[in-house]
Amino acid sequence: MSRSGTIALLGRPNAGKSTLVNALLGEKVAIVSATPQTTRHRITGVLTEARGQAVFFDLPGVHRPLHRLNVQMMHALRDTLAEVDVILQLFDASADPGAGEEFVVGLLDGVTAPAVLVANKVDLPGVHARLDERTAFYAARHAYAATTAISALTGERLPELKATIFALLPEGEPWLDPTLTTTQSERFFVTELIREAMLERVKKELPFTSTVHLRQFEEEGSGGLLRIFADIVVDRDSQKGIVVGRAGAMIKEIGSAARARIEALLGVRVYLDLRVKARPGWREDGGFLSELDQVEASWTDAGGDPNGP
Ligand SMILES: Nc1nc2c(ncn2[C@@H]2O[C@H](COP(=O)(O)OP(=O)(O)OP(=O)(O)O)[C@@H](O)[C@H]2O)c(=O)[nH]1
Ligand SMILES: [Mg+2]
Repeated sequence: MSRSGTIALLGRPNAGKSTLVNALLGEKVAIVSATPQTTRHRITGVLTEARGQAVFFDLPGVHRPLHRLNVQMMHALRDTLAEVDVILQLFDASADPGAGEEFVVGLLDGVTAPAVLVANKVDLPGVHARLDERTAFYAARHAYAATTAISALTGERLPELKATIFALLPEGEPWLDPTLTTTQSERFFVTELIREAMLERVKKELPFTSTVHLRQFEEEGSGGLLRIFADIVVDRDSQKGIVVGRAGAMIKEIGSAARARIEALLGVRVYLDLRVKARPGWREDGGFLSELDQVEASWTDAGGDPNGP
C-alpha cells in the first residue's frame, strides 16, 4: 500500500527546517545559513520511495512581520498549514522556549492536520539534559501525533522520523513525477544560490534588507553558455559599499562563489554579471515583490515545465 501527501515544516527562524528537508531528501533543495530568515518562500522538496511519496514544504521561519515582504511570507505560511496532510513542528532543542515558540504553537489552533513535534540539534552539548523539560513546554500546549528528537545535521534518528511521517500520510499513489526532488524553477535556484553566497559573506542587518533580482537569464544553444544578469538589491545607498567591498572585492567574491555553485547545479558554463543596486523601501513595494515572485513561482503553480526556466 502506498502513502502520498504533503508535509509542512513549521518553526522559528534558524530551527533547522531547511537543513532537515535537505537531509531527508539527500539533496540540497533549500539554502541554509546561520542567519535567521534565510528561507523567504515556500520550497518544495519531493521524496519518492517504495512506500510512497512525501512532498515537503519548507517554509520561512515564523516571526513578527515588520514589512510587507514578511506579511506576505506569514500569510503564505498560514495557507500552507491549512492545506497539508502533516505538519512537522521543529524547534531548536539547544535553546529555552519563550514567547516566540508560544506563538508558533498558536498557529496550530484550528488546524486539523496531525502535527509531529521534532526537537532538533540534539548533537549540541548539554541538550539531552534539558530535552524532556523543553519538549514538555510544547506538549502542554498542543496534542501532537508524535514527538521525536533528531539532528538534521548529523542525521541522527532521521530514518525513524521518515517512518513516522509516512505512517501519518494518507493512502494514495504518488502524484508528482518520482524522478523530481523539487518543483522550483532553475531561475529560482539561481537567485537563491546568489543569495546564499552573499549571506555567507555579509553579516549584520544586510541579510534582512537585501534580495536578489534576476534581470536576464539566457542560454546560448543547448549545453552552451548560460548568461545571467542579476542585481543584489539593498535598501539604502549606504549599504551598497558593504556588498561591493573594497575595490569591488566583496561582490567579486560573492559572484565567483555563486557562479561555481550554479555551474555545479545546472552542469553548464555560466557567465554571471552581478551588480549592486539600492532600491529604498523595496520590501514594501508590491510591484517589485510580485516581480520577484514571478521568478519564484514553481511550475506546479504555473502549470509549466519543471525544467524550463
Ligand atoms: N548543531 C546543529 N546545527 C544545525 C542543525 N540543523 C541546522 N543547524 C544549523 O542551524 C542554522 C539554521 O539552519 P537552517 O536550516 O537555515 O534553519 P531554518 O529553520 O531553515 O531557518 P529559516 O530559513 O531562517 O527559517 C544553520 O547554521 C544550520 O547549519 C542540527 O541538527 N545541529
Ligand atoms: Mg530555512
